[in-house]
Amino acid sequence: MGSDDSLFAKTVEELINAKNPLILTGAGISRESGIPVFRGKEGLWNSHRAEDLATLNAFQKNSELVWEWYNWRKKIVLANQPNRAHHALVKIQSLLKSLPVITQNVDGYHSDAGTKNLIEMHGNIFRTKCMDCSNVSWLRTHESSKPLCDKCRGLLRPDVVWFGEMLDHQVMSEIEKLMKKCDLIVVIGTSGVVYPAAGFAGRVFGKGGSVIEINIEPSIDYAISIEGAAGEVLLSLLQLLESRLDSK
Ligand code: BV8
Ligand code: ZN
Repeated sequence: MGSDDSLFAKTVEELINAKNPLILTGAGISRESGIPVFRGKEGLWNSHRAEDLATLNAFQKNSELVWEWYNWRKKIVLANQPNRAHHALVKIQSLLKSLPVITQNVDGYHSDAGTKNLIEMHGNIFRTKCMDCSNVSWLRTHESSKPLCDKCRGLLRPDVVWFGEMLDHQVMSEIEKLMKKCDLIVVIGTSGVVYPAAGFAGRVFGKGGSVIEINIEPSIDYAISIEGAAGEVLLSLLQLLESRLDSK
């Protein structure tokens, strides 16, 4: 068994034996769908800085620019679809008693792929919130640059969590409940830069839980690191898990 095989076998054992495993995903899991990631070489934000666009202050200063950026991203998401990583994760979920998924992504691909027990902690790029009456609605199109509220004609914003904004308290309490009992977190395709998500692995490790990282450039030094693309790795883990559970 090569080192990779034993790493995969170990990961499958951890998934089977964990009482409360948890998945955290970032932009890397959507990379194979053609959605640009945020940081790194071809990072989404190289041409723009996150602080220029993903903040309330930026939106209040120039809502056209921020909507232009989100519409550009919505167009890419609408032109593509969930990839084999999202689908493999749904199948892995169905083989285990419970496997909640927390995603930082706002593309909605996990829910499109049929992921159960999903928390979109940073919101969803297709949901909007009214700046005046806070009415939340869905906007699957990407053309109108400054969408207005059906109810009060107020300006709509993307219903996502911007830098400097608190996460939705309902979302945070759901996450806290999961984190309290989590004994295994599998971190897939995130650079671990953005908090509070970036702190989850350390919290699980700190209370004696296991951390597995799946990334083309792993960066969590105390994790069991599987270096590779999410799609490839998750498909291999799925196959191994299926044969392991068949033999059980
Ligand atoms: C908050 C939504 C309370 C919008 C986003 C400490 C504690 C608390 C807060 C902070 C703190 N320190 C700093 C802060 C403030 C800030 C923060 O974390 N700043 C960072 C930059 C230091 N956090 C906040 O403001 C948060 N709010 O904590 O509220 C508070 C409030 C005020 C003051 C203090 C506390 C809110 C953060 C949410 C921001 N919103 N997105 C939108 O998407 O437009 S963040 C944005 O980054 C996306 O959601 C994205 O998901 C997220 C993380 O990026 P990644 O997913 O990791 O993507 P990235 O490109 O970075 O990495 C891709 C990875 O994939 C790489 O590792 C790559 O190697 C890998 N990869 C590539 N291809 C593949 C692959 N892996 C596998 N397979 C492949 N094929
Ligand atoms: Zn309104």
